[in-house]
Amino acid sequence: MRRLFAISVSIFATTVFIIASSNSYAAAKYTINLGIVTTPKTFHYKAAAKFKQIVEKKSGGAIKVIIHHSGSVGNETSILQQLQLGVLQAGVITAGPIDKFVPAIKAIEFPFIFKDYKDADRILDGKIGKAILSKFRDANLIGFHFLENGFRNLTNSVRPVHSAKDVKGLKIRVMNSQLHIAIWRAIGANPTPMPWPIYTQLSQHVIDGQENPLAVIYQYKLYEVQKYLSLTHHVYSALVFVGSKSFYDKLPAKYQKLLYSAAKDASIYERKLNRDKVKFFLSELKKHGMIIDEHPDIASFKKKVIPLKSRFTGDAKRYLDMILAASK
Ligand code: EAX
Repeated sequence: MRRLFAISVSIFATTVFIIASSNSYAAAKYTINLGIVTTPKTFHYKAAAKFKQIVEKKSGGAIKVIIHHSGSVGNETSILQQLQLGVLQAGVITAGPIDKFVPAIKAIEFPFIFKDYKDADRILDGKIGKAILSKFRDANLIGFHFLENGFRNLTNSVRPVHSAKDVKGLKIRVMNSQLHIAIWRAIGANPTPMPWPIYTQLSQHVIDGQENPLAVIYQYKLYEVQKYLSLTHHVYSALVFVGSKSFYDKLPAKYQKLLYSAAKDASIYERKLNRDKVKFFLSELKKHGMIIDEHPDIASFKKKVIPLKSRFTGDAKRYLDMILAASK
């Protein structure tokens, strides 16, 4: 009898929960399904959660944000395609895979173009960054704001990498990005484009190495499958709050403004999260036994990739030239 009572109480509680949540749905006039490929422990997710908090609060519940994390709605290329179609309404996407949709973004992915965070913020939050974000509209997307993955570093399981010559022949996983394939081919690797995540492929030695910021290397426990880390800082990897233009265009102006300001506030919040933890991640990777070259021969890498500039055309070339001129 007691067991029957307990079961009926739990059924009643679940029903109440479903009705309550459907009621909150009822209050929402608009629903934003936001896709990310990483798990809730990552800064990509923390940024999405901050965006959700701001949008739902400041719209008074008129807009509901549902975060679909861990690649549950596909890889970053697929999320971008779904945003173009209006199937998804927002995403936090790494700049790399965006270059197939918005070629102009290659300009900010050029190797060694930003010397530090201040330099990156100055360009990405300035007129050049804003101009590149406006180019998202040509792809039926909205580029709301840049946030941060971080400076990318090379890891591998085969040998220490101090200079570019040490990379020769290594099978390096790269993002599904035309530019990143070209970068690692120019350095001398055998670049293999693969969607995120890649822990299993690294553990099975399908690939020898990968490149990502320290936060990602730590949060995905890549120290368990990658022995060597070289602090190459070869690309400043931005993330982008991306929206579906078809969804955005139908919103009242006040909500369009809200999405831009929420993306900006969430981006600034997330950059600080990332930067405040970089030293911690490096010390943790050391503790977990990675053999770390903190001062690789950056000049040898630069020498290999600088010629890629001549392959830039159109918007990508225009904005790259603007960034280089602004950095003098
Ligand atoms: O953190 O696919 C990638 O390497 C990206 O850096 C992604 O943000 C994973």
